Amino acid sequence: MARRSLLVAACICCIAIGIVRAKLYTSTQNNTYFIEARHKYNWFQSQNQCTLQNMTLLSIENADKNREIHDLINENFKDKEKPLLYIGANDLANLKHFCWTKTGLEFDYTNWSEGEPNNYGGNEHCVHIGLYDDDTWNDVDCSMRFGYICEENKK
Ligand SMILES: [Ca+2]
Repeated sequence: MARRSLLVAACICCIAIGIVRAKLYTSTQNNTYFIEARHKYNWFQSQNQCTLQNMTLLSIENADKNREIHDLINENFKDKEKPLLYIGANDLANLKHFCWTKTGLEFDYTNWSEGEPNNYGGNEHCVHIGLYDDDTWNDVDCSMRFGYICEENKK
C-alpha cells in the first residue's frame, strides 16, 4: 500500500514538473510571457505554439527588453540549466538580414553571442537565446528542437 502511495505521489510530481516547464510567467515590468523550456519544437512549431495561445514569438527590440527577459529567465531558472529558447527572428526572407517576425523589421538593437551570427554550415536562419547560459543570441538551423518564449500580442 505504501508503495502504491509512493507511485501516485511520484506521478503527481511528474505531472507538476511537466506543468512547470511550460507556463506563463510575469516579468518585473508586469508583462506576461509563455516559456516552454523542453527542447521539443523546431522554430516553425514554436511560432505555431505561440499563435495557438494568441501570442507571438518574442521580439527583443532594445536593451531594456533584453534586461527584462534576462531577469525573467534568471529568476525562474536560477537553480537549473538555462533552456535554449527560440525567439521571433530569422533571415529566411533575406540572407544575413535578420528581421523580427512580429513587425517584419530588420534588427536595430542586437545582442548576438560573440562570433554570431555565423550561419554555421550555411543553414542557420533562426534565432534562439541561452546558448552560453546567458541572454545572448545565436543563429541556428530552424529544424533544431528547442524550447521557445512567447509574448502577448499588444493591442
Ligand atoms: Ca550560429
